[in-house]
Amino acid sequence: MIQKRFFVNGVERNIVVDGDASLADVLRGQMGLTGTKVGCGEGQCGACSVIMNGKVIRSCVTKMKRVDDGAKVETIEGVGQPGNLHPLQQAWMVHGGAQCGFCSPGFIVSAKGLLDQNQNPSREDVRDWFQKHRNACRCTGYVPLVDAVMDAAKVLRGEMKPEELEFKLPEGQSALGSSLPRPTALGKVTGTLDYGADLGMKLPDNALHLALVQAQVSHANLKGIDASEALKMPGVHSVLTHKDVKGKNRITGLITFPTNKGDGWDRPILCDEKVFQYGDAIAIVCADTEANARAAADKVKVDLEVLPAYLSAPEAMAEDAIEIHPGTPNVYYETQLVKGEETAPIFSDSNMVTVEGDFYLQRQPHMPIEPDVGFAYMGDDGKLYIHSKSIGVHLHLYMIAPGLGLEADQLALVANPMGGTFGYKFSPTMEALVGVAALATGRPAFLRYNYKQQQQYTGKRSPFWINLKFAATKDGELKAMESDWSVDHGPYSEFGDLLTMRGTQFIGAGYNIPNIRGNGRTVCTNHAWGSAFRSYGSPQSFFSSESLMDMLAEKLGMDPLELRYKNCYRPGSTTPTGQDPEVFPLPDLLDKLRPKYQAAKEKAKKESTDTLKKGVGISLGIYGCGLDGPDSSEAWAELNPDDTFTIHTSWQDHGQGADIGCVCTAHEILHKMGVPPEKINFTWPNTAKCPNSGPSGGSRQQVVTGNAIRVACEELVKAMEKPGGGFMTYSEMKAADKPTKYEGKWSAAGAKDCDTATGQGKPFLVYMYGAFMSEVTVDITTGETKVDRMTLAGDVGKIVNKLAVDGQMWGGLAQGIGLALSEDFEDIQKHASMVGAGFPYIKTVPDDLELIYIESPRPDGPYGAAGVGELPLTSPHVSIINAISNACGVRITHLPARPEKVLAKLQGK
Ligand code: MCN
Ligand code: FES
Ligand code: FES
Repeated sequence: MIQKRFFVNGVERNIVVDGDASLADVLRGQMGLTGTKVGCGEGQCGACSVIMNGKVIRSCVTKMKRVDDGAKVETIEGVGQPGNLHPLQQAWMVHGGAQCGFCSPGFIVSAKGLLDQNQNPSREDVRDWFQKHRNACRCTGYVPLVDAVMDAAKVLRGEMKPEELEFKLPEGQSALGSSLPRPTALGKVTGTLDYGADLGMKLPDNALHLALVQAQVSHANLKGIDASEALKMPGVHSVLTHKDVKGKNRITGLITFPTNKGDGWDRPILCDEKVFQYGDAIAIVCADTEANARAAADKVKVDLEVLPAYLSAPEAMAEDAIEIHPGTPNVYYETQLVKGEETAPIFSDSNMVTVEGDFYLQRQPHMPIEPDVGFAYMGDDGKLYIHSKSIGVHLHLYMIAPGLGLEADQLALVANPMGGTFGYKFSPTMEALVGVAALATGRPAFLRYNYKQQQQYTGKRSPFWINLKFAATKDGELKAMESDWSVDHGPYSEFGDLLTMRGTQFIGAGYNIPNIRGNGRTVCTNHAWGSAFRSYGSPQSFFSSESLMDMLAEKLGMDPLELRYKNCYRPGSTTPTGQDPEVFPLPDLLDKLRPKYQAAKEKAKKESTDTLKKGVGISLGIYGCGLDGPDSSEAWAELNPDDTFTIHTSWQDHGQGADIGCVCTAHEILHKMGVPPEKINFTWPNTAKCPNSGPSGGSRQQVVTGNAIRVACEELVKAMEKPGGGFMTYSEMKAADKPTKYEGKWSAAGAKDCDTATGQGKPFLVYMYGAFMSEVTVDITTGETKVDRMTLAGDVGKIVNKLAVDGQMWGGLAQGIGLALSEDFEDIQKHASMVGAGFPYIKTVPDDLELIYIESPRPDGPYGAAGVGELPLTSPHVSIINAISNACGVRITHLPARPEKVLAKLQGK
């Protein structure tokens, strides 16, 4: 222990600390300054940035013994507080810089460090600064962050009035379509919003800290667990194994299709008979501190009989492969696509031009800045409460209750404010683990993954291995498609069949292809389990069909944009599943892109040099808004005693903006009574208190819950109407003995699940449509690709909140760059950190990300809105891959397009 006397936000502090403790932990723990966040904990994300003696540093890797006596430390709490904001914080709010907001304090502190030195930076200076200080954001695509710094600098230089950085909604106007900042923005930019790890520090003193004993192999029989040594370690309360789990010890994978050969009960909470993947939880150590729990976890001995591990779909499909789940074949679900006439005769017709390709899209890691975190405790009402990053609280409750040995009404799930999930939290992760610990010990139980655990023991995007063929007439009219795809879904079946159906729905989507035959299958492997990931199944699907469209264009001697224009959906077209699209914006979107595309091609030609080759690529992307079939949601609208309103939903917020979506959707109805948006409250999801609005997946909430909110608000307004005009107050409603809370329900009636035998159906009533263009430079001496510019022309229907929608688009494009060029989770060790897994920092993402909108009203969307969350990640990567081919003639069919791969192809290897 050492004594430290230093200044924090101008106040002298005098504390005794462990010299090896990090400054971040001391600020957060001993000083309660939880505005400084810890993401990676390894110096790679900048979430923990503070200013020390005038320099921006990463406090997670700064040991207390390296902090000088008398050092001056400035944290987000010192930069500005609610009511006394720094211009950077104000600018962050009005530019939508805080989506999940987990990175915001670190970015703002870092930007303050820049502006302290240079009040007149260029955009490139700002980008260089964030790159140098490793400030990483997974949500925003960085554009609004640079915008915010530029505006804040103007205010500091006196060139902009601080009031100009405030959003004002004209009185009486609806917030629908406006740039109203989200209600949680203030808490995010000031560091006052508590995320899971912050809440964990505020649990009662008797809370136990958990550490997991995890498998270090990918496939094994479990022979025994010896915890005797661990139990003797300091601070240890108990070591829990499967024997301490009171229920079925399984998380159900919720089989969607009856032809699935598994029963869904394949994922153990704690391993009992087998280890199915690297990182599987074998035991839980409960101790007084996280450090003690982790130290003891290392002492638990596990006796394993190692089995052959199948780390890809082809390996698990090999004839001699043993069944990973004995009794269930490794290929446990198959689905067929049968549309129109037999395709074989079309492919053998000599009048047809045919192309074929094999494609592989990798195991993309989600890489939220906040690693997984959660806690559980017994509530006074006798229920077990589990707080986590769940984006499907009601769904997860039913998936884990039987495993814990609880009835559904004995369990409540609560969603914490979260630092991004991008879909990995569509699967339960640690919910059941903290639940087991709280039930077994009777004490609050807290668990936080480090970044390695985040990478190794949460779900990943499932790789697809796709063979695809097109047949077209000589003038480029698509006549037939044949597809075959295998989905490497890892060891756990949850939603694997549904994901396989995404191949049916999105391979070749966007084009009127009259005749299709396809076969898809879900394969159980021992690599990371497959979970949802933004745009679920469509990046894989479009990688094959949008690459093959370019290959077809080349063979036909047609321009890739014009080939797409010729075949894209128009009235009379049907989707691969035989559905009539609800709107037809693709020709208009391509029309908007065409002049930019032609100019970009000219520019690329002019600017290419002997070593730097420039190219332009196009792709189309489409995604459905909803869960397959008649998806439904519920919301309540309540008038409060102080005449404010609460919209009750369980619209979970990964960071996409559930809060602002809820407020703007409700305001469109409530503003008719003169209610300003500040009087509308939203709720944090809690199954014990909120209606079941379904999960925040499939870009469904704005459409499905948005409709439920609309209905609830309409009912409330109707009830508040006075016979002679005007609206009743709360007291008048009470005096008239009228209820003050109204229910809104909505269901996508008319939608129909796709049939496993034919793939035909009407899975979604509302879709999002986009056309992507990428401009790249390939250095042919190194194989390195730089994305210079991207354009997304999209149609997400009526825009509900402009900041939210722009932010979704930019953020999705940035993830598309990572998907195309660098991101992977194939090597379990090497890819276990952000840098190792290819996280895209600011200089990888161009500052020039242009967005163009068409707002075709959707008949089934609230006020005509579709969703937006997943559109921007449907196929941006394919436009990059097509641009690489355009630049240097190299076609990458196995992602990511890392430099060595491009170089090898350039060298003809
Ligand atoms: N919106 C709008 N106008 C529209 C459509 C949507 O203003 N026409 C707004 C909504 O109000 C909401 C946001 O856009 O604030 C996204 O709405 P929607 O597309 O309905 O998506 P969900 O709310 O269902 O969110 C889920 C979606 C998915 S599936 C993933 S994965 C995802 C995503 O959103 N993960 C994200 N966006 C993310 N953004 C962040 N920052 N972090 C994640 O983890
Ligand atoms: Fe410190 Fe990531 S750099 S938490
Ligand atoms: Fe930057 Fe979410 S807002 S990581």
